[in-house]
Amino acid sequence: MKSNRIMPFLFVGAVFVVIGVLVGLTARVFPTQGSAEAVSVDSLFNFMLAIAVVVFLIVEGGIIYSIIRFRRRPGDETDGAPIHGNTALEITWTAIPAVIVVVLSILSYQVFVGTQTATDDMLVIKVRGQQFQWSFQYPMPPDPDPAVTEELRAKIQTYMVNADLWVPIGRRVKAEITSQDVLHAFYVPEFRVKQDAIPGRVTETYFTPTQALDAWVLCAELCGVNHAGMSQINKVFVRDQAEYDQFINDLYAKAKSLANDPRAPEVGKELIAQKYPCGTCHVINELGTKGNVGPALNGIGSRAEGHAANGEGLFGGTDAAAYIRGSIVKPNGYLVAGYSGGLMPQNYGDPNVMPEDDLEAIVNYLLTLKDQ
Ligand code: HEC
Ligand SMILES: [Cu+2]
Repeated sequence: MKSNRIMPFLFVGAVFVVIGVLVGLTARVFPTQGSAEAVSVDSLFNFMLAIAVVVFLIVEGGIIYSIIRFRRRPGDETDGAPIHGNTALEITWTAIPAVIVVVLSILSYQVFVGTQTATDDMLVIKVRGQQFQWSFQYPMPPDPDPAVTEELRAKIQTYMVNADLWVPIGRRVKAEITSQDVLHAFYVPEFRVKQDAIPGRVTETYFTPTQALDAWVLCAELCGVNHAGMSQINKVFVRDQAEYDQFINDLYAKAKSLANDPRAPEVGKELIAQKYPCGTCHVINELGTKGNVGPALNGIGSRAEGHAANGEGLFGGTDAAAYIRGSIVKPNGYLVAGYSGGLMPQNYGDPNVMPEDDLEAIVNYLLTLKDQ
């Protein structure tokens, strides 16, 4: 090509590159960089975007230039020149992408290994995905109280659960993720982490919060009717170490008192508020939950008495408690009029999913919800 032909082509390309770089630098398309890992993830993304922008602009610039430069002139009825393969060109457009792909693979691997590794002092939080909310289990603080036996500690640990994700600034967190039912994906855009939650398996992801912030834990896997609602349930609170410790100590104090009487109604209320996702499908006024996949549970204590009298949906007894227990562990045994089966989780009869104490505490709490 003669230089007077290639110059306009380069000029159009250069103009587009300048515009693209300006837009790229000024547009704030990403959420806050809330973790140390976010910085390396973002720089990798920016590098990939820069390559994509250059390729895009060269191609689009070439098209626009050619449309103008080689347009049909008035009166020109001839065919275009018959052009066949160009070996040099084909080698070039194969070699350049190959190099780009190899470079990106190496960089991606480096970022992955750099961000997704264990450290000695990391904080391990167990994340459980459920239709349709997350719950988080925290490690217990030490307790010098001699009355707290190993057995009691194990019990208290089961109550170290909260619906919000609290993490301290500056410490690497390992999230051990699993699912109680279907595929979910643990996703916190501010930390730049997204990891599948798979039933029967524990997956993990790591992040190191760098600044105080409030955010949401989202679900990035279509997981059922109320999947979208899952992204406005669980908050993230990144706080300094002192505030995090305060949260853990309060949680521990509460867990310890719940462990005293594991089947008490207050335990059931707390479990529904923090651990189990009942409120994402059921309205419970007392807890302020708004789920509308299933019937409202207000007044369920009174309605259960009517069902017990009719012998409907009972499990492990003949009283109102047996109706509520049956609704939870054998949900398809009796369907509430107007609702279809299969929506209510089917595995609450499994003590690994819902220990018996938890089940009885929840039954006892729901029994207290009487008609006003
Ligand atoms: C994914 C949605 C979903 C979740 C989560 C869910 N439920 Fe349900 N639930 C339903 C649906 C739908 C029904 C109505 C169909 C039926 O009877 O099984 C129902 C019915 C019930 C009933 C019977 C209500 C009545 O009026 O007779 C009770 C009690 C109940 N659920 C309790 C719970 C508890 C406790 C939890 C949490 C441990 C829970 N549910 C979690 C969807 C859900
Ligand atoms: Cu989900």
